[in-house]
Amino acid sequence: MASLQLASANIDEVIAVYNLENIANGILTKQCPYGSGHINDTFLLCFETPANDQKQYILQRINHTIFHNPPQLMENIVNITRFLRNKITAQGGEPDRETLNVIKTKHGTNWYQDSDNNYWRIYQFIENSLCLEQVKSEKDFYDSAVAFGNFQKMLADFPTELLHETIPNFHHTPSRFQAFQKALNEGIPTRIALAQNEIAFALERECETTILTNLLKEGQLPLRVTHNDTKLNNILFDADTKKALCIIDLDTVMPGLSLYDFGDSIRFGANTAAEDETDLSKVSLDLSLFEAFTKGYLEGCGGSLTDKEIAMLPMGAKLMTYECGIRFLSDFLLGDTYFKIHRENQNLDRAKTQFRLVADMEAKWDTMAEIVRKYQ
Ligand code: ADP
Ligand code: GN1
Ligand code: MG
Repeated sequence: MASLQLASANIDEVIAVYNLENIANGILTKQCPYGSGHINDTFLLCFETPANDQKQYILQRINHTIFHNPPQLMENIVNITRFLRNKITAQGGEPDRETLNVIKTKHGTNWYQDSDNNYWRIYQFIENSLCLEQVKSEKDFYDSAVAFGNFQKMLADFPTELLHETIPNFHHTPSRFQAFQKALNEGIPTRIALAQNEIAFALERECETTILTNLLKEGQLPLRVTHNDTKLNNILFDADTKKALCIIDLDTVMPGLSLYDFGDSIRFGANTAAEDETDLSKVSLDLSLFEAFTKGYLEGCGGSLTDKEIAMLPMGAKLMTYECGIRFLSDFLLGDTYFKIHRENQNLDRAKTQFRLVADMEAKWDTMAEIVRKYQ
């Protein structure tokens, strides 16, 4: 959990090495944990200038238990954001607000390793923006779809040889299934007993885990540069125009399948309940949101998806939801060492919502396929 107390001495050290008071031309007036990401520790830093203006920054401690090579990860982010800046500028956009901007330390590096070996980075805070935890309107969700599709289109000619794989096999569902089987063997017995229904649900669907990776292997699906973590809260909206503004959380940008990007947005945003809802009767797939996202994503990709990719969109949604479910479940069984939790059994609750959503997708399968065909 992001603990300000634990990290505050390190935060002072980081602010000094970034010379941030000079960059902001002000004094630090506030530092607090920020956002609701499950992986990194995020803090908001506020400075006040002599003219009483406020300057804000996002400070992040990179989770190096999960991302084993933070310097390589930062190299990816700097290369990707530089590439995007050039495209956004060429399109007449506002690169300072439409992509992340990494601040350098006073030594000119893009990250800092503190005396406790934690890795830190600082981003320019994107002012006058909103981050949504749940879809408020169909239009917002459609806009997010266009933005995620467009993100992928903009990176279509990114030189992939520059990309480090920050987490190997990140969305390789068969590997995730193997990790789940290992968790079943090595997990905490009382937790295994508590999760019998969810374990059975996951095991029953083993044969489906290879569907997308096999199509990739056979050359029937293309490898693209994808975001790989397309949750609604990884996009910022302009507070005035309410339009999608900036795709954030670029830690997992790697070669991958467009279907997993599509699927991750659906599993989070088209769910009628929160990811950790405890009342499962509230969980379902909202078909209007599914349709809005399908339309927006295909538009954002600008006609670049192949017929096979489009036909497999429902499978992308289902497999990504299933994969996330087995990841939450494995983490629960092993003692909650990966995803941050804020209460007991939260990872089990997260797994339950994912599986309920998978079951609802199975019930709505024909309609999902029909919706996709409308846009083919
Ligand atoms: P995590 O990897 O832990 O999910 P994120 O990079 O997604 O971390 O950041 C967590 C939250 O911080 C985001 O959901 C968003 O609300 C906020 N955030 C991150 N970067 C910025 C930024 N540059 N400007 C404004 N808000 C940001
Ligand atoms: C994590 O960092 P965050 O909260 O955006 C996870 C994603 C999961 C998601 C589930 C690096 O994303 O893969 O889909 O939680 N990120 C990593 O909410 O594992
Ligand atoms: Mg995030």
